[in-house]
Amino acid sequence: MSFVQSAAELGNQYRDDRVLRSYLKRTLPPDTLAAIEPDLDALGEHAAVAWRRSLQSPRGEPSLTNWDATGERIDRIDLAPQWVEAREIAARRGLVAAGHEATHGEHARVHQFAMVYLHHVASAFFTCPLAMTDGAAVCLKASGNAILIERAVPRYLSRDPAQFWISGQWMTETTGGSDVSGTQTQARVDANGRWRLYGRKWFTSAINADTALALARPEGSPAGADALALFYLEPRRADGRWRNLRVQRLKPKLGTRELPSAETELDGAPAEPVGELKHGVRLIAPVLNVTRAWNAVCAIATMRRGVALARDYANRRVVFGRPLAEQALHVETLADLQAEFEAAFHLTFYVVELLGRAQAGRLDAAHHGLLRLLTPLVKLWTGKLAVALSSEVLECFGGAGYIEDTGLPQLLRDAQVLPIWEGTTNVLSLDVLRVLRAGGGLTGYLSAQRALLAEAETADLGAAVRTVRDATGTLTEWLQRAASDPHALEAGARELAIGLARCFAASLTLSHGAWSQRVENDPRASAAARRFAARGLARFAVRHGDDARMLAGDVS
Ligand code: MFK
Repeated sequence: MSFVQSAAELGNQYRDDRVLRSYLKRTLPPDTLAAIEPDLDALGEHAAVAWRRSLQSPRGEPSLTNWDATGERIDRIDLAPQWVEAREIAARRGLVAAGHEATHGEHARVHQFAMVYLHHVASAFFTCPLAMTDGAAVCLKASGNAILIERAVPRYLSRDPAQFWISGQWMTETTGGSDVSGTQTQARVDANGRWRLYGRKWFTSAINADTALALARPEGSPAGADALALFYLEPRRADGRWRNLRVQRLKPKLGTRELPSAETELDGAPAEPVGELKHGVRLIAPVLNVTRAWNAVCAIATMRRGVALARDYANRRVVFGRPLAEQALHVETLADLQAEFEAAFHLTFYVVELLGRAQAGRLDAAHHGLLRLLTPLVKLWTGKLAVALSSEVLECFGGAGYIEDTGLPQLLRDAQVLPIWEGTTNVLSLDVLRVLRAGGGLTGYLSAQRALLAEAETADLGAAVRTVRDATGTLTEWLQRAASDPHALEAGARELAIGLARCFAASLTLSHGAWSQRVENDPRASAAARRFAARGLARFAVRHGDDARMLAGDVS
């Protein structure tokens, strides 16, 4: 019989994760860490079991049945079996609730997102509706709408699967996902004084959600985004039938295939205004910011999974007479993956910390500005990085990485959604400009960075600290020069954003590396920080006149 290569294996994903464990040890009081560890250990074990299971049976997909045998329109969604289990786990483990509970004070978000990080890949993308549910809870709480808060928020935050509700977020229409100003869905008042929505929502993720938040234009309102209002819907009756809406089809997506994303026609669906009958974008902004934080956590979870598999495989796979793990070039590749992941991890969890402190009322104005700036930065950078790293991980397996039943292609397919939904890289780069123009963010960014780098300077990291300072200087000088030229500012917005994200991530990783060396006597975090800084932090392409316009429109 010919040689059979053993497959990569995963151990308990909490116990095996040096980066997460070291971060939690530095960040949490010992009694908080001891209290949450059973959750993390259980989800770390579930991650390993779910991975083995997924290799034995293919992950299912939802299906839509529009008509029953008698000719009645029913639009029945049959969910992938993993989704039924995922809902139960989400409620019981409190994957939304933990972020809102007072038990761990300002550390509530760290507890929640450590669980989400461990669970994401095993969840069959149930993290998508959980993100939106978390966003809806934050949004309704902020709206002050007492009736909706009382009705929905306890359900969103329930740990009882029978009580737990998930929420969708319906913004995207055929006129645009990034630019919602062309929203065509209309809100009209019926004869009984009830608001009803009419229109076509082009991308309703988690169509099985119990509630949804939707933008619509109240009848008689002017054009433009500012006139949109935010509405709350419960799309189904208690018996499961749809309330005046039709599910036209499920989206045939590149990845996230367990997740039922639909095209939906609203034909008088009853809805409640969340707040005033305008400024809907402003009202839904908390949802966008919370789901963007989730997106980043899901991105680092994807990276960590890929790195864990590639590392295990490198020890098993022998080529040219030696395991891959002993071959200099492969070792360099694995080290690059680890360094990039580690920096992305620290930036993401720093945003999570700020979110928790903001929620606990323990954030000053400068840090509020910093949170607003870092949210689009972390989402846009980690989303892109998750795709690049997943692609590299597949390559670490050679031809096997391209084969479906290794489970690896799904990592890459699923990663590709991360830079797209919840705002593409370019839309988020423009959001960064929106924050900088409003005058917030940069002051907090620079002063927080100064403190982090000062901590790092005490260890053997001086050269890397100088690299970060120089790169940050390049970015701020560019920003000053471009400030008076709106075209130049927009053209360089992505490079600026990625540079700002990398420089802050490097500062956090250096600071953590110095701590880990001092307290844990572990040199690995410092090594990751040094390597990450050396890989390049800020880069601006030199732009010549009209080259971009000429090349983008090249038709020969
Ligand atoms: C792995 C799990 C991931 C979970 C997945 C969930 C799946 C959901 C599937 C989807 O639906 S994906 C599509 C989601 N859509 C987006 O993310 C929208 C992307 N587009 C944007 O983010 C645009 O920037 C935006 C629609 C917000 C632009 O809207 P406008 O109205 O043209 O912008 P404008 O006029 O600058 O801003 C209006 C107000 O909102 C301003 O406040 P004021 O009225 O007080 O001046 C802005 O400051 C405010 N604003 C905008 N973005 C904000 C924000 N405030 C806080 N945070 C933000 N991010």
